[in-house]
Amino acid sequence: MIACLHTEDIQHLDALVEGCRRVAIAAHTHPDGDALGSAAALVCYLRQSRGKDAVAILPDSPAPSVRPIIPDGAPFLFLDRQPEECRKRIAGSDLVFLLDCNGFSRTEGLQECFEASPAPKVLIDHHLNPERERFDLVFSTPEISSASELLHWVLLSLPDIGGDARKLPADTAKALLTGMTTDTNNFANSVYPSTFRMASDLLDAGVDRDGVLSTLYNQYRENRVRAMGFLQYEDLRITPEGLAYMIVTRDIRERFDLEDGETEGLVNVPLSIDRVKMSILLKEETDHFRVSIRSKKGWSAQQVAATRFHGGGHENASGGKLYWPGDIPAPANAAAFLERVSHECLS
Ligand SMILES: [Mn+2]
Repeated sequence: MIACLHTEDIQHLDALVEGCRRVAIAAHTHPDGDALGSAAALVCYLRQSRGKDAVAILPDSPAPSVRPIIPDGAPFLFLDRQPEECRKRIAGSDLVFLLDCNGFSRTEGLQECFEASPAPKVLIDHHLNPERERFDLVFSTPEISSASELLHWVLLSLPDIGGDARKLPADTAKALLTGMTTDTNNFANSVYPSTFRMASDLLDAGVDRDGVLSTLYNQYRENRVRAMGFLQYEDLRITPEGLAYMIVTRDIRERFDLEDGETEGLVNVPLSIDRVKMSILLKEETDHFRVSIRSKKGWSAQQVAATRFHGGGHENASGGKLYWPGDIPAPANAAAFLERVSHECLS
């Protein structure tokens, strides 16, 4: 068991699972590999190992690049596709899990349903500032690679698994490795000693890592790869203070027929440049830009997200939003705003 887990909490969780029949598992909006991987892992464990009627319920359907993370046959519902079913399932559940985010506000349109549910609620997450008062049971630490890794250690601590990853359902083991791999950017960031132990456990348990990597990194659309090249060549700007930024406008999205989520990971690329301290990617939506921020050690993405972009996350990987006309008069003013952030936060 890893240090942040306590025997009483594990016993409490085991009792909650034992006593429930229908489980709703939620994760954050715009689900990434960790949100989908952890949700898939838990749904498969609860169904296959515990015989529970478990369903994952997310606010929106995943981008094409991460969709294959969901194992065949794993029950997932999406608010943007099956709104009535999502609401009915949440209302009819007697146990609720929230994964890979620190509160129900990150489930957007599902927030009210979840908060109205009288079922016991369990949080399993690795972001800062968990909304503890909303949950009956909280597993939360930022000192871990991913929600998938934390879930791995929680599942391994349960009596039926007893520390032996080979007792996890194969779909669960694969989804856990997949979620951790995406959140660490394939063992590049937020890797802890426990992360390697987890990976080692899962490989011992028979997970096909080559298959996981191929699903994650060898199935992009050609358009996506060409768009990445264009953005790095034509769009990338670097300020004198060392802020790299790219702005994915609607025009660029249309030109390359980019789908939601297809720029995932791009924000990390400029950090490989020696003089870059921080990288920001903006994606244009109807009245705001979605903001992704990554930083090198010693520079806080989290602080910039919290003070300039109504957001937060992790010390070196955060996100937020930039609204018009609230924060900037119009989308065209985004570059000037970023230049100012660079000057104020990095010099
Ligand atoms: Mn995560």
